[in-house]
Amino acid sequence: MFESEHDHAKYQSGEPLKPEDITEEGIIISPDTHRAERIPPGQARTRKWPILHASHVPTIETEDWRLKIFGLVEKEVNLNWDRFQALPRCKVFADFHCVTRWSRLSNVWEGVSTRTLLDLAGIQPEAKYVVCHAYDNGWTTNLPLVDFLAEDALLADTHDEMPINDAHGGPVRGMVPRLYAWKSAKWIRGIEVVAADKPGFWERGGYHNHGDPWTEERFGYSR
Ligand SMILES: Nc1nc2c(c(=O)[nH]1)N[C@H]1C(S)=C(S)[C@@H](COP(=O)(O)O)O[C@H]1N2
Ligand SMILES: [Mo]
Repeated sequence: MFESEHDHAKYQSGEPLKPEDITEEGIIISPDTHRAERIPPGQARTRKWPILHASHVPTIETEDWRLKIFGLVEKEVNLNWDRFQALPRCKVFADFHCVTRWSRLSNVWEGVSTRTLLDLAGIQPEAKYVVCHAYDNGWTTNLPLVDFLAEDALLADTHDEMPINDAHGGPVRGMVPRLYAWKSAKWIRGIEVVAADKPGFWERGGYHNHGDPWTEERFGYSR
């Protein structure tokens, strides 16, 4: 079942911030925010923040949250909340595009970059893809390692200066701004590094395997 509601606390009243409005030092500006037209074809801006997921909202207390980085790694990494919080932090300014045609512009995400996380584990040479595993009934999404390791990709625990709530995938969610939103796993619990691609929940359900919003990779199995 697809649930759809809105997070009213996150309503954007004005024009979206532009990358040149962001003055904070060290913040990573997602390259797509520099485009003259920031809304991909077939999308429309929403000022709200819709809440979308395939099944229920799991409630995960920070003390119960775990992240496992496994598969084709040099050494498996298991993190709890305290170890995750002790890692170097990053902040990203990015737009967010859902295949159901809404785009939420100018989000500020904070957390740990995917590069930092995979550096902890080390990647074996045959590794080509990543499968993100989530707490909601074994939900997964797959993506190429190069997309997962984009400079603006992270595991976020904060959105616009507030902790990510249960509905939006807290305590920690994936965020890969340059692909459609279903590639950003809410309630993330595992990062599996693999050589052969493994289509995830929506990819098996008919969504595109890659999901580039700029070329409208919405549906189908084509790679
Ligand atoms: N674990 C998990 N992550 C998920 C989903 C899901 O069902 N389960 N849905 C995806 C889809 S289709 C979208 S549009 C975004 C929505 O994120 P939001 O609810 O914070 O807007 O989460 C993505 N990540
Ligand atoms: Mo979505």
